Order: sequence, then C-alpha cells, then structure tokens
Amino acid sequence: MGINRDFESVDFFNIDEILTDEQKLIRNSVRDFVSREISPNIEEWFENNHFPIEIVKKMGNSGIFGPTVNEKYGGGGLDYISYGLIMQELERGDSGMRSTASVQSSLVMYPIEAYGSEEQKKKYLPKLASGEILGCFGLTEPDYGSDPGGMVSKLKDEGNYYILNGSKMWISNSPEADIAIVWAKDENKRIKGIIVEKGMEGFSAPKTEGKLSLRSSLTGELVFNNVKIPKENILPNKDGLGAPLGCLDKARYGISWGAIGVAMDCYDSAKKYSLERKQFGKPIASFQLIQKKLAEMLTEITKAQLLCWRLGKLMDSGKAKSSHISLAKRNNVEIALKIARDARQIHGGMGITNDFPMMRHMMNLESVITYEGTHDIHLLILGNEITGISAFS
Ligand code: TGC
Ligand code: FAD
Repeated sequence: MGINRDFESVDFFNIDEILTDEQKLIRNSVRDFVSREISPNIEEWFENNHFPIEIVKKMGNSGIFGPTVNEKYGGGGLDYISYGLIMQELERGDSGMRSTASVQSSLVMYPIEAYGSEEQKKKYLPKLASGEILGCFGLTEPDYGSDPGGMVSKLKDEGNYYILNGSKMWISNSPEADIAIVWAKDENKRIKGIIVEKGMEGFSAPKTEGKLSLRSSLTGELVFNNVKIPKENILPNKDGLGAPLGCLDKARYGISWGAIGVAMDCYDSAKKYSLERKQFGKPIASFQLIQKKLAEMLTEITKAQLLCWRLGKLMDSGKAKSSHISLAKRNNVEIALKIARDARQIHGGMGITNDFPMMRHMMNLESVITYEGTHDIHLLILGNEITGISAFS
C-alpha cells in the first residue's frame, strides 16, 4: 500500500449527480494531473523542503491557473464549482501545491482582473495563466498579521513615480515570484495595490527557513528599500482594506474545497488500511472503535462537500457573503485536521511514516488553519455577523 495506492474518491450522497459534465471532466483531469505529477514525488519534495519550480508551467498547461478569469486574458472562464473542484484535487495531492495555485489564481490574477487597468490585464494575465510567470501576494507584515489594516509599508508620491518602503513576511511563492501584488499605504493612509516586478532596484525576496509545514511550497519575505514604482504599476480600480480582503475571499473559498481533498485522501487511506491490517485475528475494521472513526469521517466529509457545493452556487450568483466563506473555511479545515489525526491513529505506528500521507497533511494543515485568517479570526467574523458587534477592537 502506501502513498502510491490508487485513490478512491468519496461521494456518499452521490454529489456527482448534481455536477455538470464539464465540472466532472475538469475534476477528473486535475485528479489525473495530481496522480501523475504530484503524488509520486510529493513525499520526496516535502522531506527535502523542495519547491519543484517546473510544476508551475505544468499547472499552467493543464488549465489550473485562473479558472474563473475571462478567457480573453487566458483564463478558463469557468464557474466557481469548477474552481473549487480544482482546489480539492490539488490539495488531495498536497496543501503546498494547492497554495501555489491559490496564490496565482485568487491573490494575483484576481486582483489584476478585478482592480487592474486594461494594459495590466493584457500584460500579466496571459503569462500568469500559462505559468510563464509566477506571482505572490504581500499583505502580512512582521507586526501586522491578523490585523492587516495596521500595515506600515509606505508608498510616497514623487510626481512621475512612487517610492515604496517596508517589508512583508510569510509570503507564499515569494522567493521564485516574477511579480508581487503588494499592499501599502499612501500618504493619505489609503491602502493601494502595487505590482512589483522582480529585478526592481531595492527589492528582494529572501526565503524563510525552518518551516515544518508546507515544505513543498516556498515561503519568504518581501523587502522594499526605496523601490521606484512606475505609476502604471498601481492597481487603479480599487483601494482600501476591502481590496486585499476581496482577494482573500476567493482564496479562502478555494481552501474550503481544498480541505475536503485532504480529508478524502486520509479517509481513503484509513479505510483501506483498516480492512487489510489484522489484530486479534481479524481486520481492525471489524472493531467498533475503528468503525466509529470511519463513520464520523465520512459524515464530516459529506457535510463539507454539500456545504461547498452550496457555497459555490452562492459564489456564482454573486450572493456569497464573506461570512459564508469564513464559516466554510473554518469548518472544513478543522474537520480535515481531525480526520487526518484519526486516520493517522488507525494506521498505528505505520501512520507516522511517509509511506502514508497523514503526517504530511497534518503538518500542512497547521499552516492552512493559520493563513488566510486564523481559525479564531474566522470565528470572530462569524460572531460579528451574528451579533453585529465586532470583537476585534
Ligand atoms: P473591517 O473594519 O472589518 O473592514 C475593513 C474594510 O474591509 C471590508 N471587508 C471586506 N471586503 C471584502 N471582503 C472581505 N472579506 C472583507 N472583510 C472586510 C470592510 O467592509 C471595510 O470596508 P470599508 O470600505 O468600510 O473600509 O476591518 P478590521 O481592520 O476590523 O479587520 C477585519 C478582519 C480581522 C476580518 C480582517 O482584517 C481579516 O480578515 N484578518 C485576517 C488577515 C488575513 O486573512 N490575512 C491573510 C493574508 S494572505 C495569506 O494568508 C495567503 S496564504 C495563501 C496560500 O498560500 O494559499
Ligand atoms: P497573529 O495575528 O499574531 O496571531 C497570533 C494569534 O493571536 C492567533 O492565534 C490569532 O488567532 C490570535 N489573535 C489575533 N488577533 C486576535 C483577536 N482580535 N482576538 C482573538 N485572537 C486573536 N500572508 C500573506 O500576506 N501572503 C501570503 O502569501 C502568505 N502565505 C503564508 C504562508 C504560510 C506558510 C504561513 C504560515 C502564513 C502565510 N501568510 C501569508 C501569513 C498569514 O496570513 C498570517 O500568518 C495569518 O494571517 C496570521 O497572522 P500572524 O501569523 O501574524 O498571527
């Protein structure tokens, strides 16, 4: 058995029946991509803390980047359920791989399409869609994580150009990124989006070392030391904190689907192992305590699938609220972590090795439950929605 086992999807409530043929085709093609390009290599990449840069072009060629972006800019022109299914399959492979795609699609392509000028869209979107270039998104700063509105990165108007100073921390893809969507305050304390290009003088992106999670994904800083920014590199069509938070809504939505992929992978492995592994003369699957774990996993996966499907419909009709997305991200990442832990227990000692995916998924999920808004921040967003009272400040 082990990591190269054939994955069997989980569909207890026959959700395939409510997916369109196109959605199933897309899901199956990304599932094949993951089985071919990611699963056979992922344990080695994770162990060696290696980001396989060649995966970016492969993802681009497979239509993984910018699925909801307009086709005239090289995007897929797809609906949000298709986007979610892509994320589910990628994260079944590895959260770090899904991270690479989340950042490129939701945090780099989305703001350029939604807030950018026509020239910016034409210049960057086709190259990002094909994987010719890689992007990153700089919101978090060393002293401002959950509270991004406090950021201190500064943009100073010098007439024909701006000067950018400051730094960003914990930035996925940054050491290899060709462009960075960076958020900084102008002299009126208004948050603006800026397209910073690799090679601009005074700009560097050092790698963050020592991560025990998302080891197949690159994380780094963004450092700006008097970087000269041409005026045409500012995203002109939206500013204020709502601009980066609008991007986060799209990425958080993708994560809520991605977490289902992890949960399905762990459940599938646990079910197969428990049917094969014998103790006390019979398969451990015959013991009630093992069955309880499996039954609860299946229940939570099914609830999460239905939640995401409905959320996808709300996204498509433009009725999804940020608090809907918070509920789904928070719930699905939490259940995925619990399923990963229970699945690991079902594997006994074998579960701590990299013959099986649970430990890697568990370690990855510690980042996933922290980034894009921590578990508790999403709870407070829901508390605010319910009571009308913000508990942040
Ligand atoms: P608050 O006063 O509530 O809101 C400020 C302005 O923003 C608007 N807004 C939103 N707009 C769009 N989408 C949302 N989700 C929004 N949430 C709020 C709001 O209407 C307001 O607009 P305006 O026009 O009135 O000014 O802001 P606050 O300062 O009290 O903080 C709110 C809070 C805590 C919800 C927010 O700051 C937050 O979500 N914090 C968590 C930070 C976070 O998620 N960071 C993620 C960084 S990126 C990342 O982690 C990428 S990992 C990717 C990967 O590798 O996969
Ligand atoms: P803090 O905000 O310092 O929070 C610490 C603890 O305090 C948490 O438990 C939090 O829930 C709690 N807390 C904070 N405020 C409150 C409150 N009001 N009430 C109750 N509890 C509270 N950022 C980017 O901009 N771009 C990226 O690409 C990116 N990629 C990332 C990749 C990885 C691997 C990681 C780990 C992070 C990444 N991040 C990225 C940053 C991520 O979004 C932040 O780590 C996250 O938002 C939390 O911020 P923080 O780490 O500063 O924690």
